[in-house]
Amino acid sequence: MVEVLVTGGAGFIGSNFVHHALDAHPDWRVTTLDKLTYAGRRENLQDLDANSRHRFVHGDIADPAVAAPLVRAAEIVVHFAAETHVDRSLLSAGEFIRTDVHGTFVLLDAAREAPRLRCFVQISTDEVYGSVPEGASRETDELRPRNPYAASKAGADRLAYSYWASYRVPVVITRASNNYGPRQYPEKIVPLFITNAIDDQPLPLYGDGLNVRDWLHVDDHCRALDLLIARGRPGETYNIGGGNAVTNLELTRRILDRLDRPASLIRPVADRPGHDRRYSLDTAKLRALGWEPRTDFETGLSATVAWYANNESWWRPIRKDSEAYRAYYARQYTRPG
Ligand code: NAD
Ligand code: TDX
Repeated sequence: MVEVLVTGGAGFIGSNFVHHALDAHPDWRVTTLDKLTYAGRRENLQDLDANSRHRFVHGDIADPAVAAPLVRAAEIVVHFAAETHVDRSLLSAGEFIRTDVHGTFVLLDAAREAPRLRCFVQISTDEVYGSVPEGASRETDELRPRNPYAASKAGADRLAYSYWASYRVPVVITRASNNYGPRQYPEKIVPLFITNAIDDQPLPLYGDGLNVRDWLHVDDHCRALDLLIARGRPGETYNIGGGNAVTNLELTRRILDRLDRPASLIRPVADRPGHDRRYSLDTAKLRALGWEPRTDFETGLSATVAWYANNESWWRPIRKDSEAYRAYYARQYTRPG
């Protein structure tokens, strides 16, 4: 069996990847290491409890006593674990430095002493390039992160590269665009706006709503990671973009249309400080390996809206019962406009 360690596997992309990996690779045994922060949900992996090829470990990537032995036993590490919400990083950045930078260092340091390790995937992000007014970012472009989340991820991205350059840890770095799909914690724009619209609550759109994001279905992301584990070159970086660039306003309209809710639910609110205007990725390097996104955006968005509509038992307890969610929401959305 191939021993695979997935960090952050109880989160959005991680849980989709764990399911994908177990389905696609009958010879993989997957260990998920996750701290179960507010964004990590044990129920995202509950259906795997009876699967002998999956094991869940509750722990912190920044704790070497827990993390290092798991890394040293692995042949493949896919490192998703991170604090991931830009808005939270703007309220308080400490946990982003601790997990995204220091936590990544703990894993990489253990990877130096992992005798069977053949691939360490560092999950970075398109945000490391900063705002891109025109054209598309290539992997060799300068990194210009502009918020504490993006800067933490850029630190981890380059730290991972340094462990290849210095110690030949077989690192592959990926920079994906905005993901959408099932099981995303309902404070990022897609699940927040879908669940607010279902409840006839206002959709808080930042600024003029004309910031552009490029949407990647999480299944296409998982397939890209699979390919890079098999064929990515150590020390190299690969962009993963969906090729679905839309303004936030257009995205919001499409969500409202699908739920048959009026545009009057759109509520312009104070802009995000330093809000990156546009991201765009050149994905030629990944496409040359044979990948292309398969999920048509219209279809994928309809399926995602349907997933939230059909799985209220997943998100309603978070919105209704979680003190932390409501406290965050109140703090984030009652700033002066
Ligand atoms: P998420 O917030 O849904 O999940 C993060 C997971 O990491 C959670 O399960 C959480 O409990 C876990 N975690 C946090 N701190 C931890 C720690 N110290 N130790 C162990 N586990 C910890 O995030 P996501 O959207 O699934 O993102 C996953 C990765 O992909 C992140 O590295 C993120 O930067 C990157 N990424 C995300 C997107 C996106 O659009 N969501 C796009 C590009 C890159
Ligand atoms: O309430 C909102 N209103 C709004 O207008 C929220 C939460 C967001 N927005 C805007 C800000 C962005 O332009 O929507 C866009 C998307 O925002 P987020 O969902 O917070 O994502 P983003 O900041 O683009 O970052 C995401 O993509 C890159 C992920 O959260 C990161 O983890 C990933 O690295």
